[in-house]
Amino acid sequence: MPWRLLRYAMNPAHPDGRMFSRPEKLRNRYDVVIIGGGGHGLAAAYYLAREHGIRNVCVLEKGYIGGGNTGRNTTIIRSNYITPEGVRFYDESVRLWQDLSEDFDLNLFYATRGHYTLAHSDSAMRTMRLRAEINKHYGIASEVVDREILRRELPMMDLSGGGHAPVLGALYHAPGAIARHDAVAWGYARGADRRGVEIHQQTEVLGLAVRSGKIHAVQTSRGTIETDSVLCAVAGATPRILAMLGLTSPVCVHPLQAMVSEPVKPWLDPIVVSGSLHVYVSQSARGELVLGASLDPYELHSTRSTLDFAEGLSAHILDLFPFLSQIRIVRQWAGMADMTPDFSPIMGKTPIGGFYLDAGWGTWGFKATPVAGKTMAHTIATGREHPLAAGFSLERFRNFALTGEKGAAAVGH
Ligand code: FAD
Ligand code: PYC
Repeated sequence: MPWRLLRYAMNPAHPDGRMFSRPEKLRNRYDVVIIGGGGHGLAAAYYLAREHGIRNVCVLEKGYIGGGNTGRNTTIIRSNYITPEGVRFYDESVRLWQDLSEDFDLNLFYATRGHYTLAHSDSAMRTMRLRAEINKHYGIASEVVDREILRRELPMMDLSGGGHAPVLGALYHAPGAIARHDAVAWGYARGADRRGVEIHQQTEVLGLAVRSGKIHAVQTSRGTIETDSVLCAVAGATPRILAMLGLTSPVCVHPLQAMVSEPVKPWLDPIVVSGSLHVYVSQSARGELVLGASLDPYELHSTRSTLDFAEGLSAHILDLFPFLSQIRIVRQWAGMADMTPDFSPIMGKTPIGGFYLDAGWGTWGFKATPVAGKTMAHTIATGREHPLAAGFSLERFRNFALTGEKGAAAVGH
């Protein structure tokens, strides 16, 4: 019997307090109301309080914090994007990630592993070269590597791609990293809570009231709140919240599934992605293989998983790593990805005064959590769009000024 552990657990003066407090009542009014207790909503609350001194803020979460896509994603962090706007934005996020564990005094298990995007055709090699050049231009460590290098660095990979999808080369991105996703939500929540932000779980937003073109009140499952500023950061629920205001956006919601294997001894340090084979894999600190593929090919507001997905992904992972055939899959799940036509997010002001949007994060928003929180907090606090988010306005769809990132999406579509 581990007596010391038992004594520690039973000690009424248990040294560890709760991660964040649970306020019993909603106030009648807040300066800022944030809808969605995922990484993005919590990060915005944290930076509003920390960098702008705006503390009369509440985060409303219909379930539990991190229970949406934040706790369902495969935690890949990288900045090897293809547009200047994307590269600069995600690069700043990678920079912020480096200090986050220290900022929070909480280990996020941030691990720089390196990231390979495999190319199986001449045209894919061309795209990799383009991305490498754009990345290097902005000081980002990306380079095209050939089969010889891949054979040396990934000796366990079958370069014939199961005989039907030979690997010709890859884009190698040294800063590619993974982290512990739930801890990111807890870290932002604790940091925000300590600065006076209220986090209300089990509190659903049911309606929004507008007066003279400006946001005025938020109706929740626990009563109505008055406010002049609302940030909507609800990922797959974005169309539902926008409908409350009669607003539309080009966001379509598709399920994105993933699964993990039983833990095995460490054998895979980098992250390996093949958009053409619809497979990506990394190995977590616990030894599990974290596996994903492409979006479900139809719009659906659901987090159900399918056998189809597990079978297809298993077949493709065996094309690259045939020795995994005996490994067991232990969990499978899905999130609701809020996809935009150009694979870039929607951030900033909307036609309703005081109503801000942080959406369209689709399959790529986990890595952006710190920079999205910081730039959204700036916009809300100053009333000015942050220069880093200039390419991501809702307006761009009206002006045909898209920020096309499909060529840099890790997930096949
Ligand atoms: P969420 O974490 O979904 O938070 C939104 C919250 O809003 C939810 O908790 C929800 O309950 C709440 N909410 C909704 N409606 C209401 C309401 N009416 N009232 C109150 N609360 C409400 N991105 C990467 O960068 N790298 C990856 O490797 C990666 N892999 C992914 C793998 C999968 C399987 C999935 C599904 C996504 C992946 N993503 C990845 C994308 C990433 O997870 C998301 O873009 C990101 O987590 C979005 O964060 P968020 O805070 O905006 O949304
Ligand atoms: O954006 O790198 C990414 C990613 C990988 C898997 C899902 N999204």
